[in-house]
Amino acid sequence: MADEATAVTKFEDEDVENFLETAVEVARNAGQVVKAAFALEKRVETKSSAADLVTETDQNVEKMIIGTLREKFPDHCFIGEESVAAGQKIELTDAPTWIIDPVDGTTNFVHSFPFVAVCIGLAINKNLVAGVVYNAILDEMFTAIKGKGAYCNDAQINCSGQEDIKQSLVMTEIGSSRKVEHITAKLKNIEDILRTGVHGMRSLGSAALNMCHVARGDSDLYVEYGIHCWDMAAAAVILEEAGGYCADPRGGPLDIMSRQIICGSSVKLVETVSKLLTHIEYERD
Ligand code: LIP
Repeated sequence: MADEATAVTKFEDEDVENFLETAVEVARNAGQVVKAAFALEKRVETKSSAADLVTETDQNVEKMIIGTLREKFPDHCFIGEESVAAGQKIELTDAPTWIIDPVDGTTNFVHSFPFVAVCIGLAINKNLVAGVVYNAILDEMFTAIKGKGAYCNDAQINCSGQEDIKQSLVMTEIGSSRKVEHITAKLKNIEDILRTGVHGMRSLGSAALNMCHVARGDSDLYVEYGIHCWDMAAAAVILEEAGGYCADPRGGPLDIMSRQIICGSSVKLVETVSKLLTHIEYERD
């Protein structure tokens, strides 16, 4: 008999499929709201820094996503970017927990740069089991269930499998912190990656979309310090199901509360880049 302290809630495959189906529908509806507001003027406020932006759309879309999911699954828990900004504590327990970023790429949204995504990830027993990342502007719906492959608009996607840094397209971001030590370390990382002879570097302005593009094989690696669990949870399932590898830049497995991620098309590529990095300290989620 399972020891009660270590007992975990078991869910059947059909349950998780139903969770994903619901999340896709919710993301599509949320995406319509984001798309309708995309070209309009936005009322912008700031959060942790002058470059950490939030709009009414972020707040309204998050309420809409959580409201719908809570109605369908009343015993599930929620971690949402804007709820946390409003003071809610981040708590990841064994209960099914939806991890939500209503608009990943808020700065892009504010500037009408078409890389913004609704992100809905699901963790059960603290393991990520399903993810939806929807770029409503380009109508690209990335989805995955653990163990069942990754998809973009229903077509299966795969990482490039690239192992050679010299043949790679690498993604990273400067992020919203304007602390001199953060900027200095990030620029040093960019310089050290460029010095390997890499094909090129890109920044889409959305952690989740950077990861989905690695998942689709359009680029080969993504690394960023300073992001949050809601930026990476949904896309981590998609990337791993596309055959990629997510890790902690300091070594070891990905910890979604650590504010940092490196992920790529192969373990070899991730390990090569990890060795070059200057690590950057951020307070955990
Ligand atoms: C954004 C991340 C991006 C990072 C930005 C910001 P948001 O998330 O996806 O990778 O560089 O600073 O954190 O705030 O738009 O949801």
